[in-house]
Amino acid sequence: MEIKQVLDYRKDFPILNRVSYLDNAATSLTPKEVVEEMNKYYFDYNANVHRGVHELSEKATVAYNDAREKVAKFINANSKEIVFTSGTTESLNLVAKSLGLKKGDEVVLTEMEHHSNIVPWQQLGLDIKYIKVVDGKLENIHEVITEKTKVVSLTHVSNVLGTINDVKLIAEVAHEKGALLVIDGAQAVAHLKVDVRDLDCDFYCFSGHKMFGPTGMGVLYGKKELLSEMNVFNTGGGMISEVTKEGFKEGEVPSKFEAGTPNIAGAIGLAKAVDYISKVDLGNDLVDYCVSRLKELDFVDIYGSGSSMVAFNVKGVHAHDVATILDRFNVAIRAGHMCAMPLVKEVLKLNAVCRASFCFYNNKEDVDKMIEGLKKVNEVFNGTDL
Ligand code: 7TS
Repeated sequence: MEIKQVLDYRKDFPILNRVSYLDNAATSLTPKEVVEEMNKYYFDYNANVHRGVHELSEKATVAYNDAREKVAKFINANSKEIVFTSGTTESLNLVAKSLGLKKGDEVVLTEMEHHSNIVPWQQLGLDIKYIKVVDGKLENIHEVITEKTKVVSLTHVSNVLGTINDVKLIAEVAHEKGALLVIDGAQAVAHLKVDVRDLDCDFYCFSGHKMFGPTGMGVLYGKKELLSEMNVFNTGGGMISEVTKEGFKEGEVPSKFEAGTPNIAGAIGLAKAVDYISKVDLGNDLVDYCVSRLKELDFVDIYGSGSSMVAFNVKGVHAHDVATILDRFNVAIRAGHMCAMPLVKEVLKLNAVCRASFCFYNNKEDVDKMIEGLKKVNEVFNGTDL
């Protein structure tokens, strides 16, 4: 990417004037035009959707429906296959809990999942098998996915190591064995071109706030025939076709999964984020630059690097201390177990890691500032003069 382009885009994110923001995998920054689009809804046509006949409500309904069309196109789906949720976590809970799985049914996950793709399945008392992670990659896929597997659910991109999983291949393996494939795309949508038809996944989950959109807004893509057959999740207004004193008839997809007043401004902001993302060059080689700079430091251990992130530690220093010192240098990174305890604690055998995660608006200067900060960390904690 041209340096000039990066500089232009940085103007859309005022926080970058103060901070080298390297915590994009936790949440990305939101460009001005996305915030302004949501403000426009609140100031110009603030109304509920699908119920009013007045002009404001009609305008809000059109904007909400257009947002669904735009999001569908973004991942090459049909708009009836797009359920709006509060985020990846809710999307994964919805799938896990609406598929009608029974206690003891076999589900395959991987050792690199975020807790959001582990706990909902655990809650159901399922028999969970894990695909192992060796040297940052998935192993023995063919042995773990068998005729007994009902569902395979895995992350497209690891939120710790940045590994990009071959989800297209896994879709083939899962379908060959008669299992459904759920993909957690939280770390993928802002960095890879996602085409759900090409991947042939059954479900794809992601969050608006990791792709320059608002928080509290997410997406569940599901093949229409599957969504139609699934049990409803939350119930109440908006998801029914009829209610009597005795019972209810569920509505059509996708509204049968959207009980209550939805996140209207969130959907409008997400649609604007989709517009924004299609304007920017998502390819950013800062990972390679960051790894090469980290390798200059003999006091740093690197655990993994891949799509848009690098995981590392400073020898002998807790990750939280590293992040705290970097914060004083106005460098924001994440430190901890990254909500992936099975990977960090059981596979990597660590208590915590540091993670620097990038996106298109970051530049080499952000990385250089982090490197200077890490030298200070080493001096403070490992210095001989202490
Ligand atoms: N799945 C993956 C792979 C994630 O990285 C995250 C959030 C989630 C699911 C949950 O997304 P949410 O929007 O519903 O919260 N990951 C991170 C992270 O790595 N640091 O902070 C949040």
